[in-house]
Amino acid sequence: MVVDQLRVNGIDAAFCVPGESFLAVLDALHDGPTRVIACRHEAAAANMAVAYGKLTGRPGVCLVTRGPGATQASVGVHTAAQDSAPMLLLVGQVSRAVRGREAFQELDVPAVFGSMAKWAAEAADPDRLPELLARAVQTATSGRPGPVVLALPEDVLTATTRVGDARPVRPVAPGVAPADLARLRELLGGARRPLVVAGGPGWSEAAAANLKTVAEASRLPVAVSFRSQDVLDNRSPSYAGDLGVSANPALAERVRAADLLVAVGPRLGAITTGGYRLLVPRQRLVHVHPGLGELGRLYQPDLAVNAAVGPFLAAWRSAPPVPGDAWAAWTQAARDNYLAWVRSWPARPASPGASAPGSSPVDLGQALATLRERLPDDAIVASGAGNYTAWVHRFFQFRRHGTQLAPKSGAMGFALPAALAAKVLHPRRTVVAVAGDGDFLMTAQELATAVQHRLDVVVLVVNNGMYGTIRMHQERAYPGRVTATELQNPDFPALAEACGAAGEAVADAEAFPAALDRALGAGRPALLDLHVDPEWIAPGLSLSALRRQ
Ligand SMILES: Cc1ncc(C[n+]2csc(CCOP(=O)(O)OP(=O)(O)O)c2C)c(N)n1
Ligand SMILES: [Mg+2]
Repeated sequence: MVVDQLRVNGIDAAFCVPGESFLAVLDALHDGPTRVIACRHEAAAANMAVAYGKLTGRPGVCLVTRGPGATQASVGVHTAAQDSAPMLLLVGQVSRAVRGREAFQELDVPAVFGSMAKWAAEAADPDRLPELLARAVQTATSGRPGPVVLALPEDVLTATTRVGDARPVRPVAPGVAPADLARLRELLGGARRPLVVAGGPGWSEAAAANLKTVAEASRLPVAVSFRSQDVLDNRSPSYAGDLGVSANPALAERVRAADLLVAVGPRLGAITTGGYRLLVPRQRLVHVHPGLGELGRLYQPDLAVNAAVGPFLAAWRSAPPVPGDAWAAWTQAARDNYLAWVRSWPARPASPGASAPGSSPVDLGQALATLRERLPDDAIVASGAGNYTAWVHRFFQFRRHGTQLAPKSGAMGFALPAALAAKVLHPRRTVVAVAGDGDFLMTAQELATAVQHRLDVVVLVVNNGMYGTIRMHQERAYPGRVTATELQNPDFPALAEACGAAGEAVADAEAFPAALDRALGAGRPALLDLHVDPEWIAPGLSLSALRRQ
């Protein structure tokens, strides 16, 4: 009944680490059609489920065992919550007969996940499994999407009973009232410096196309929120850059200077608002969000629309465009600021001894420009957390919806698992994981999963021999006192080869394009170990300059 309910809802893959607590579920998966990806760590399996949810809008399913499995998978539940991604963590549980005795590996799932998941519950009755699963899918996908965690006691899973499947869930996407659009057009009509901020959950190819149409028809500049860079083709004359952790200062300034902000989909959270500092009281604010709890949570909008981005943008598109002549120069300036930001190469900091004489280490900005030029428009780029992501955010250009996979929670260990889930869903598309050396080793064991399931992704390990982000903060707060942020790394290409993937070190900037071509054409998963200059701690910022500051 559990597996049927997944199938009924179009969930065609599940990510797991097996456990004896849910053998009956595994057995029900034995004859298909749901594809089962067995992973080497539950954190990775959960991250794959998050990525599945983000790419499809259907809940990504992760199956794990009791205490040890559920606790290891918890990072994915947290990431799904912060990403508003539909996800279903199914946890094998001890039998009902022994529940509450602290039986072997027992975990009080609703108590542990109650504050992290959108809903956490435990099955009490086999006859009610269809009801429970249907409500789980409904909850995960409706309004503001998010994770649901269900504990499934072993004896509930092996019971025999007769009950019909629940019907397929139709996610409830709150919509738009005609009066909302009239008010939006009125606010735009009175604006001189409007700025759209797009992001959040619920995007689709159609929603992204509608955003492009309405923005370009009214010549509106569009900023995107942290790690939502794929909701508008970055080549559009409306695209003005991202309000991420290391946002373009000119764009941050533009948010302050705007007289009307139209937030389509994002939470107005810490990162998007530059630490709650960018929005100013004299601005008009329109906030569109599918979660009622996000509207007026901190900033009080002039117009609050409880709608998912899909119906909102479809309605906006069907209204006549507001002419954009009054702000054409403002939009052009926003675009020019963005183009200068992408194209400007930060000056190389001097770094004696960082590389062999006569060669220069890989320049990450240049490497990302190469990716931008060589990857097809539909290539998916996954990343995790670390300072290296600042180069990805800044120098890569996303062109199609559903091509950026990166945790809004800033969780390390996401890049490779997310890339693998993307490859399960899109076997013919190019998928590249960009991971820091710290980040990569949190889920590097999944290279074995990649090889086993023939998921031919390319992994770029940005090897700077440190937990760079923390080193940067450390040098700022405690200059010169390096503690716990240096890394002595394994031989990454050898590690890849040991797993059956291709591995190659790239120590010279000039060698990167050809190495990338080899990796893309390897016919198996491939890893490139990019030796970058550790002195270059962030785009345009050197460690020695940081210490001097
Ligand atoms: C799971 C997890 N643990 C710890 C952190 C804190 N943290 C943020 S970035 C970072 C260092 C990342 O290092 P690396 O992947 O090598 O990237 P770099 O900053 O060197 O480019 C750490 C430890 C985190 N974000 N997530
Ligand atoms: Mg590093």
